[in-house]
This record gives sequence, structure tokens and C-alpha cells, in this order.
Amino acid sequence: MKIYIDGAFYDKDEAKVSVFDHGLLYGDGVFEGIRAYNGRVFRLKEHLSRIEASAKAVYLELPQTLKKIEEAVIETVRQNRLRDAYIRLVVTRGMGDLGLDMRKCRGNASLIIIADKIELYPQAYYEKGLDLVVSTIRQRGPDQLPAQVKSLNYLANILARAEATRAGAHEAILLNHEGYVTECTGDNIFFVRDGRIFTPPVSAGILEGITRQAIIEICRDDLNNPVVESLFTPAEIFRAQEVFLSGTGAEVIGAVKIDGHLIGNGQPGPLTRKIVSLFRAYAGASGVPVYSEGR
Ligand code: PXG
Repeated sequence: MKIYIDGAFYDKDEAKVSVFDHGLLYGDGVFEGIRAYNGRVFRLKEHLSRIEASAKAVYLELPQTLKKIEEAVIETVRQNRLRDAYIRLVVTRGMGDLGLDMRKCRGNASLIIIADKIELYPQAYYEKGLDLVVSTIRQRGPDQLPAQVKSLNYLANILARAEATRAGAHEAILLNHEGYVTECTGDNIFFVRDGRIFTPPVSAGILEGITRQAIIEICRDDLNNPVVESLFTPAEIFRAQEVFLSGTGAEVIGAVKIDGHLIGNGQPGPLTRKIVSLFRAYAGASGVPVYSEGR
């Protein structure tokens, strides 16, 4: 495996950052998770804009231009000879001292790109659907680091996921401080009632998922069934006919149980299945090509 750090490629064992890196010391940095399907990087421009926005929100200057980062992403996939890949971009504030002052890191931001084989949920989960819990951990509010910022501080999400694991479930739903549903620990959430598809708005406190956006477009353009963005409570999803999650890692996956409540008949529903297959067809046939003739 070849890992990109600041313009050079390193073997996995040699790919290292300083113990004084503020990404490590304070979670001071931002990241992206991107997929490549069939030799094409899915919605690369959107992921690059999102990391640019995340970086801007925390006063972190990207160490390279977006054009250069785009080339580096493609080169990393190519160096690892991958066609289907999970690509992780990390920008850390870089080396500073033991204090919080970001000025000490000035000019030291690092860009790391890892491209690996994809590890998805097992196929059986797509057929059977996931079991969710409502986490006791709340989504951070707009007066904190906004949920739209994909920062290296994922500990709350990690703890919520662990809460799900302890309960014997697969994923956890985070509510905001008003008690409205926001998202899961690494996925956005949708539900279906009476044939209509709902998802929380960005203002509920969610990461504006790139898979979420693709689904919104698929529902509008292919299903002629525009997604309704509205606030909803756990009680409203408990009585949904279908629930599904969307994210770069899981793509689109049904959820069939939430806090012990069976959703619909306890199996991924027909709209969920339809959206899973439309998304797969779309993702497999779009994106920025990594390999072209003669390369
Ligand atoms: N919400 C949160 C909090 C996320 O971290 C999503 C929604 C879905 O967004 P996209 O753009 O991927 O459709 C994410 C995705 C993983 C993994 O390995 C994914 C994420 C973070 C950490 C790990 O699946 N982010």
C-alpha cells in the first residue's frame, strides 16, 4: 500500500506524522471519505468542496490547491492499482507545540491520502437491514463546531456507535438538543411514510452527505418523488414504513428495527430496495476516471 503525504508516497509502515501534530494532539484537522467505483472517483468535486468548506470553518488553509489535491487523489488510487476503493483524505493542522495556539502550526498543515480496498457491511445486512438505537449522546448544536464540518473530532460519534454495539445494534441515531432526529454516526437518515420520503434538513444539525444529495437527486429525477426535508422526532420514525441510511461507506442500507420497534414488516421495504439499486447503478457509472488509455 502506498500512502500519500504532502507530495510523496510512502509504504504503509513508513507513513508517519509527528507526535506534535495537532491533528493527533487535539483532533485539529478535517477529513473526507470518498469512494471509487469501477475506476472512477465518485463525486470528487463535491468531496473537495466539502473539505475546503470544513477547513475554512476551522481557519485551516489547505496545503495545496483543490486542483493539485484532485490530482493527488487520482494518483493515490492509481499507485495502489485500485478500481474500487475507499479513499480517506486528512488535512491536519500539522506540527506545533504542546499549546493550543494554532499560529504555532502556521505553514505546517499536512495532506494525507489513503486509498484502500472497501470494507462494506456484509451483504446479509443489506438484505436483512440494520438494527438501530437512539443514542443518549446529542448532536452538537450550531453554537458549537457545526455538524457540517467534518473535523477530526469524531469521539462523540465513536461513543454513540459503541452505545449501539453495547445494545447489540449496528448503528445509533443522534438527536439534536431539541430532540429532533439528525443523523447516524457515519450516515444520513431517511424514512418513508405513505409513499413519501423524508429526511432531516441541514438546519437540524447534519453533515450534508454527498450520498444524501445523490439520493435527493435520484428521488426527484428518477422516481418523480421529491424528498421532503423536515424535522421529525424518534416517534415519527418508529411508525415509518421504511427507514434507510446513506453514506459513502454503506451507500444506501435499510434499517428495520429502532430501539426495539419493528419498522414496517421488519425487512427493507420496496422503496429502499429501489433506491439501493438506482444508487448502485448511478454510482457505478459516474465519476472522475482514474485510468485512461495509455496511462
Ligand atoms: N453523517 C456523518 C456524521 C458522517 O460522518 C455521513 C453522514 C454521510 O456522508 P457522505 O458524504 O459520506 O454521504 C458521514 C460520512 C465510513 C465513515 O468509514 C464515514 C464517515 C465518517 C467516518 C467513517 O463509512 N462520514
